[in-house]
Amino acid sequence: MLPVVIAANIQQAIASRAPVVALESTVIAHGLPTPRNSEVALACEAAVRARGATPATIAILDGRIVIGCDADQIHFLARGANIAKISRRDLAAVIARRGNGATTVAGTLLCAAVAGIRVMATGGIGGVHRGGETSMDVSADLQELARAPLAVVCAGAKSILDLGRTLEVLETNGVPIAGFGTDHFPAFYSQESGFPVEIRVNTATEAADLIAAHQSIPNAGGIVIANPVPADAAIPSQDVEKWILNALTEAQESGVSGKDLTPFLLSSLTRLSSGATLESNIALLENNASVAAEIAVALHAV
Ligand code: PSU
Ligand code: MN
Repeated sequence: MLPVVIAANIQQAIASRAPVVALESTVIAHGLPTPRNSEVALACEAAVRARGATPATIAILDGRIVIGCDADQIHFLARGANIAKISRRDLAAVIARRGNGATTVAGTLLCAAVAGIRVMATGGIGGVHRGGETSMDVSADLQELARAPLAVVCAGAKSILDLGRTLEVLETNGVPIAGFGTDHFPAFYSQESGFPVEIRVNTATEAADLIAAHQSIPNAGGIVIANPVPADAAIPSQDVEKWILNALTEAQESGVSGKDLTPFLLSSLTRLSSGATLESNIALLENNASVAAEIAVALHAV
Protein backbone atom coordinates (compact mmCIF):
# COMPACT_ATOMS: atom_id res chain seq x y z
CA MET A 1 0.00 0.00 0.00
CA LEU A 2 1.13 3.52 -0.73
CA PRO A 3 2.51 4.95 2.53
CA VAL A 4 0.77 8.30 2.97
CA VAL A 5 0.55 10.34 6.16
CA ILE A 6 -1.99 13.14 6.00
CA ALA A 7 -1.74 15.66 8.86
CA ALA A 8 -4.87 15.73 11.02
CA ASN A 9 -5.80 19.32 10.14
CA ILE A 10 -5.49 18.55 6.42
CA GLN A 11 -7.60 15.41 6.77
CA GLN A 12 -10.23 17.47 8.50
CA ALA A 13 -10.12 20.20 5.85
CA ILE A 14 -10.40 17.70 3.02
CA ALA A 15 -13.25 15.83 4.73
CA SER A 16 -15.22 19.04 5.22
CA ARG A 17 -14.34 20.23 1.68
CA ALA A 18 -12.57 23.27 3.09
CA PRO A 19 -9.93 24.97 0.88
CA VAL A 20 -6.44 23.41 0.93
CA VAL A 21 -3.35 24.59 -0.97
CA ALA A 22 -0.54 22.13 -1.64
CA LEU A 23 2.99 23.57 -1.50
CA GLU A 24 6.04 21.88 -3.01
CA SER A 25 9.27 21.23 -1.12
CA THR A 26 12.02 21.07 -3.76
CA VAL A 27 12.07 24.84 -3.62
CA ILE A 28 12.84 24.51 0.12
CA ALA A 29 15.58 21.86 -0.10
CA HIS A 30 17.10 22.68 -3.50
CA GLY A 31 15.74 25.99 -4.78
CA LEU A 32 16.61 28.50 -2.06
CA PRO A 33 19.66 28.95 0.23
CA THR A 34 19.56 28.23 3.98
CA PRO A 35 18.28 29.89 6.20
CA ARG A 36 16.01 31.90 3.91
CA ASN A 37 14.43 28.67 2.65
CA SER A 38 12.69 27.71 5.88
CA GLU A 39 11.63 31.33 6.52
CA VAL A 40 10.08 31.48 3.05
CA ALA A 41 8.38 28.09 3.39
CA LEU A 42 6.79 29.18 6.67
CA ALA A 43 5.87 32.58 5.21
CA CYS A 44 4.13 30.87 2.28
CA GLU A 45 2.16 28.74 4.72
CA ALA A 46 1.24 31.86 6.73
CA ALA A 47 0.12 33.62 3.54
CA VAL A 48 -2.19 30.70 2.72
CA ARG A 49 -3.66 30.70 6.24
CA ALA A 50 -4.13 34.49 6.23
CA ARG A 51 -6.44 34.09 3.23
CA GLY A 52 -8.56 31.41 4.83
CA ALA A 53 -7.11 28.21 3.36
CA THR A 54 -5.05 25.40 4.89
CA PRO A 55 -1.49 24.94 3.58
CA ALA A 56 -0.20 21.40 2.94
CA THR A 57 3.54 21.31 2.34
CA ILE A 58 4.34 17.95 0.76
CA ALA A 59 7.55 15.90 1.10
CA ILE A 60 8.76 12.33 1.58
CA LEU A 61 10.02 11.56 5.08
CA ASP A 62 11.29 8.14 6.16
CA GLY A 63 9.80 6.73 2.97
CA ARG A 64 6.33 8.08 3.63
CA ILE A 65 4.47 10.70 1.64
CA VAL A 66 3.72 13.47 4.12
CA ILE A 67 0.81 15.73 3.20
CA GLY A 68 1.10 18.68 5.55
CA CYS A 69 4.64 18.94 6.98
CA ASP A 70 4.91 20.61 10.38
CA ALA A 71 7.46 23.34 11.19
CA ASP A 72 10.08 20.84 12.43
CA GLN A 73 9.77 18.84 9.23
CA ILE A 74 10.12 22.03 7.17
CA HIS A 75 13.29 22.95 9.10
CA PHE A 76 14.62 19.43 8.48
CA LEU A 77 14.00 19.76 4.73
CA ALA A 78 15.59 23.21 4.78
CA ARG A 79 18.83 21.91 6.28
CA GLY A 80 18.96 19.85 3.10
CA ALA A 81 21.21 17.01 4.28
CA ASN A 82 20.54 13.92 2.16
CA ILE A 83 17.27 15.19 0.81
CA ALA A 84 16.65 13.74 -2.66
CA LYS A 85 14.83 15.67 -5.38
CA ILE A 86 11.66 13.70 -6.05
CA SER A 87 9.86 13.79 -9.35
CA ARG A 88 7.41 11.08 -10.50
CA ARG A 89 10.07 8.55 -11.37
CA ASP A 90 12.00 8.96 -8.11
CA LEU A 91 9.07 8.26 -5.81
CA ALA A 92 9.21 4.46 -5.68
CA ALA A 93 12.94 4.38 -4.92
CA VAL A 94 12.75 6.85 -2.02
CA ILE A 95 9.78 4.98 -0.53
CA ALA A 96 11.52 1.60 -0.89
CA ARG A 97 14.69 2.77 0.86
CA ARG A 98 12.66 4.69 3.48
CA GLY A 99 14.51 7.81 2.51
CA ASN A 100 13.84 11.54 2.63
CA GLY A 101 12.97 13.65 -0.35
CA ALA A 102 11.64 17.01 -1.43
CA THR A 103 8.98 16.93 -4.12
CA THR A 104 9.20 18.93 -7.35
CA VAL A 105 6.07 20.32 -8.97
CA ALA A 106 5.61 16.94 -10.68
CA GLY A 107 6.17 14.98 -7.45
CA THR A 108 3.92 17.31 -5.48
CA LEU A 109 1.12 17.05 -8.06
CA LEU A 110 1.28 13.27 -7.95
CA CYS A 111 1.10 13.20 -4.13
CA ALA A 112 -1.49 16.00 -3.79
CA ALA A 113 -3.78 14.18 -6.22
CA VAL A 114 -3.68 11.13 -3.94
CA ALA A 115 -5.06 13.30 -1.14
CA GLY A 116 -7.70 14.94 -3.34
CA ILE A 117 -6.20 18.45 -3.16
CA ARG A 118 -7.21 20.68 -6.09
CA VAL A 119 -4.86 23.69 -5.95
CA MET A 120 -1.09 23.99 -5.55
CA ALA A 121 1.37 26.85 -5.54
CA THR A 122 5.01 27.01 -6.62
CA GLY A 123 7.45 29.64 -7.87
CA GLY A 124 7.82 28.67 -11.49
CA ILE A 125 7.12 25.35 -13.19
CA GLY A 126 9.90 23.43 -14.90
CA GLY A 127 9.89 23.29 -18.69
CA VAL A 128 11.98 22.74 -21.79
CA HIS A 129 15.56 23.72 -21.03
CA ARG A 130 17.41 25.90 -23.53
CA GLY A 131 18.89 23.51 -26.09
CA GLY A 132 16.22 21.00 -25.04
CA GLU A 133 15.50 20.25 -28.69
CA THR A 134 18.82 18.37 -28.75
CA SER A 135 19.48 17.51 -25.07
CA MET A 136 15.84 16.38 -24.59
CA ASP A 137 15.96 17.97 -21.12
CA VAL A 138 12.26 18.63 -20.64
CA SER A 139 10.98 18.83 -17.06
CA ALA A 140 8.66 16.03 -15.99
CA ASP A 141 6.48 18.86 -14.61
CA LEU A 142 5.05 19.34 -18.11
CA GLN A 143 3.88 15.74 -18.33
CA GLU A 144 2.52 15.65 -14.79
CA LEU A 145 0.52 18.80 -15.51
CA ALA A 146 -1.18 16.82 -18.27
CA ARG A 147 -2.24 14.16 -15.76
CA ALA A 148 -2.85 15.54 -12.28
CA PRO A 149 -6.25 17.19 -11.70
CA LEU A 150 -4.90 20.30 -9.98
CA ALA A 151 -4.58 23.98 -10.72
CA VAL A 152 -0.98 25.18 -10.39
CA VAL A 153 -0.43 28.82 -9.50
CA CYS A 154 3.02 29.92 -10.68
CA ALA A 155 4.86 32.96 -12.07
CA GLY A 156 5.10 31.23 -15.44
CA ALA A 157 8.07 28.99 -16.12
CA LYS A 158 11.58 29.79 -14.96
CA SER A 159 13.28 32.14 -17.40
CA ILE A 160 16.39 29.92 -17.45
CA LEU A 161 14.25 27.82 -19.82
CA ASP A 162 13.18 28.02 -23.44
CA LEU A 163 9.76 29.57 -22.80
CA GLY A 164 8.51 29.28 -26.40
CA ARG A 165 9.12 25.53 -26.51
CA THR A 166 7.77 25.14 -22.96
CA LEU A 167 4.49 26.70 -24.11
CA GLU A 168 4.41 24.44 -27.18
CA VAL A 169 4.77 21.31 -25.02
CA LEU A 170 2.07 22.52 -22.62
CA GLU A 171 -0.24 22.98 -25.62
CA THR A 172 0.58 19.49 -26.90
CA ASN A 173 -0.11 18.11 -23.41
CA GLY A 174 -3.51 19.79 -23.34
CA VAL A 175 -2.76 22.06 -20.40
CA PRO A 176 -4.71 25.34 -20.41
CA ILE A 177 -2.80 28.43 -19.28
CA ALA A 178 -4.67 31.40 -17.85
CA GLY A 179 -2.97 34.70 -17.17
CA PHE A 180 -3.98 36.07 -13.78
CA GLY A 181 -4.66 39.73 -14.54
CA THR A 182 -2.53 39.54 -17.67
CA ASP A 183 -2.67 38.62 -21.37
CA HIS A 184 0.98 37.58 -21.28
CA PHE A 185 2.83 34.52 -20.06
CA PRO A 186 5.02 35.75 -17.19
CA ALA A 187 8.77 35.03 -17.17
CA PHE A 188 9.38 34.26 -13.49
CA TYR A 189 11.59 37.22 -12.41
CA SER A 190 9.97 39.47 -15.06
CA GLN A 191 6.30 40.20 -15.55
CA GLU A 192 6.20 39.41 -19.26
CA SER A 193 7.94 36.91 -21.52
CA GLY A 194 6.79 38.34 -24.84
CA PHE A 195 4.53 35.32 -25.37
CA PRO A 196 0.75 35.81 -25.16
CA VAL A 197 -1.70 33.51 -23.34
CA GLU A 198 -5.15 32.83 -24.74
CA ILE A 199 -7.09 32.88 -21.48
CA ARG A 200 -7.20 35.74 -19.01
CA VAL A 201 -8.83 35.74 -15.57
CA ASN A 202 -8.92 38.92 -13.52
CA THR A 203 -10.07 37.69 -10.12
CA ALA A 204 -9.85 34.63 -7.92
CA THR A 205 -13.54 34.01 -8.60
CA GLU A 206 -12.98 34.04 -12.38
CA ALA A 207 -10.04 31.68 -11.91
CA ALA A 208 -12.18 29.38 -9.75
CA ASP A 209 -14.94 29.28 -12.39
CA LEU A 210 -12.39 28.31 -15.04
CA ILE A 211 -10.78 25.68 -12.79
CA ALA A 212 -14.16 24.21 -11.81
CA ALA A 213 -15.11 23.91 -15.50
CA HIS A 214 -11.77 22.30 -16.32
CA GLN A 215 -11.90 19.90 -13.39
CA SER A 216 -15.42 18.82 -14.38
CA ILE A 217 -14.08 17.42 -17.66
CA PRO A 218 -13.20 13.72 -17.25
CA ASN A 219 -9.42 13.12 -17.30
CA ALA A 220 -8.77 16.76 -18.10
CA GLY A 221 -5.56 16.91 -16.07
CA GLY A 222 -4.02 20.10 -14.77
CA ILE A 223 -4.32 23.78 -15.50
CA VAL A 224 -1.81 26.60 -15.07
CA ILE A 225 -2.73 29.92 -13.46
CA ALA A 226 0.11 32.20 -14.49
CA ASN A 227 0.52 34.98 -11.94
CA PRO A 228 3.19 37.60 -12.69
CA VAL A 229 5.80 38.54 -10.08
CA PRO A 230 4.67 41.69 -8.18
CA ALA A 231 5.84 44.86 -9.97
CA ASP A 232 8.06 46.03 -7.11
CA ALA A 233 9.97 42.71 -7.13
CA ALA A 234 10.25 42.34 -10.92
CA ILE A 235 13.63 42.52 -12.68
CA PRO A 236 13.93 43.87 -16.25
CA SER A 237 14.35 40.92 -18.60
CA GLN A 238 17.50 42.38 -20.22
CA ASP A 239 19.25 42.25 -16.83
CA VAL A 240 18.08 38.70 -16.12
CA GLU A 241 19.08 37.52 -19.58
CA LYS A 242 22.68 38.66 -19.08
CA TRP A 243 22.95 36.68 -15.83
CA ILE A 244 21.25 33.63 -17.36
CA LEU A 245 23.75 33.48 -20.23
CA ASN A 246 26.61 33.57 -17.71
CA ALA A 247 24.94 30.96 -15.50
CA LEU A 248 24.40 28.67 -18.50
CA THR A 249 28.09 28.99 -19.42
CA GLU A 250 29.06 28.12 -15.84
CA ALA A 251 26.79 25.06 -15.94
CA GLN A 252 28.34 23.90 -19.20
CA GLU A 253 31.89 24.41 -17.90
CA SER A 254 31.06 22.49 -14.71
CA GLY A 255 29.42 19.67 -16.70
CA VAL A 256 26.13 20.01 -14.77
CA SER A 257 23.08 18.36 -16.32
CA GLY A 258 19.91 16.43 -15.49
CA LYS A 259 18.13 17.09 -12.20
CA ASP A 260 21.07 19.15 -10.86
CA LEU A 261 20.77 21.76 -13.61
CA THR A 262 17.84 23.81 -12.31
CA PRO A 263 19.21 24.14 -8.72
CA PHE A 264 22.67 24.99 -10.12
CA LEU A 265 21.30 27.73 -12.38
CA LEU A 266 19.14 29.24 -9.63
CA SER A 267 22.07 29.49 -7.22
CA SER A 268 24.42 30.86 -9.92
CA LEU A 269 21.84 33.54 -10.70
CA THR A 270 21.63 34.53 -7.05
CA ARG A 271 25.41 35.02 -6.97
CA LEU A 272 25.68 36.74 -10.37
CA SER A 273 22.83 39.13 -9.52
CA SER A 274 24.18 39.84 -6.01
CA GLY A 275 20.98 38.45 -4.54
CA ALA A 276 18.49 40.30 -6.76
CA THR A 277 17.02 37.13 -8.31
CA LEU A 278 16.69 35.55 -4.86
CA GLU A 279 14.60 38.45 -3.54
CA SER A 280 12.44 38.37 -6.66
CA ASN A 281 11.99 34.59 -6.33
CA ILE A 282 10.93 34.93 -2.69
CA ALA A 283 8.43 37.69 -3.49
CA LEU A 284 6.82 35.69 -6.28
CA LEU A 285 6.64 32.53 -4.16
CA GLU A 286 4.75 34.32 -1.38
CA ASN A 287 2.51 36.08 -3.88
CA ASN A 288 1.67 32.79 -5.59
CA ALA A 289 0.82 31.17 -2.24
CA SER A 290 -1.55 34.07 -1.49
CA VAL A 291 -3.27 33.93 -4.86
CA ALA A 292 -3.54 30.12 -4.70
CA ALA A 293 -5.26 30.45 -1.33
CA GLU A 294 -7.71 33.06 -2.66
CA ILE A 295 -8.49 30.78 -5.58
CA ALA A 296 -8.91 27.72 -3.33
CA VAL A 297 -11.35 29.70 -1.18
CA ALA A 298 -13.30 30.84 -4.26
CA LEU A 299 -13.26 27.30 -5.67
CA HIS A 300 -14.74 26.05 -2.44
CA ALA A 301 -17.67 28.44 -3.00
CA VAL A 302 -18.33 27.37 -6.64
N1 PSU B 1 9.97 27.29 -8.26
C1 PSU B 1 10.93 28.00 -7.61
N2 PSU B 1 12.10 27.35 -7.30
C2 PSU B 1 12.30 26.02 -7.57
C3 PSU B 1 11.28 25.28 -8.23
C4 PSU B 1 10.13 25.97 -8.55
O1 PSU B 1 10.78 29.20 -7.36
O2 PSU B 1 13.37 25.49 -7.25
C5 PSU B 1 11.50 23.78 -8.54
C6 PSU B 1 10.17 23.05 -8.69
O3 PSU B 1 10.16 22.01 -7.73
C7 PSU B 1 10.19 22.49 -10.10
C8 PSU B 1 11.66 22.27 -10.29
O4 PSU B 1 9.41 21.33 -10.22
O5 PSU B 1 12.20 23.49 -9.76
C9 PSU B 1 12.01 22.01 -11.74
O6 PSU B 1 13.10 21.12 -11.80
P1 PSU B 1 13.48 20.38 -13.17
O7 PSU B 1 13.81 21.48 -14.13
O8 PSU B 1 14.69 19.52 -12.82
O9 PSU B 1 12.31 19.56 -13.56
MN1 MN C 1 15.52 18.11 -16.35
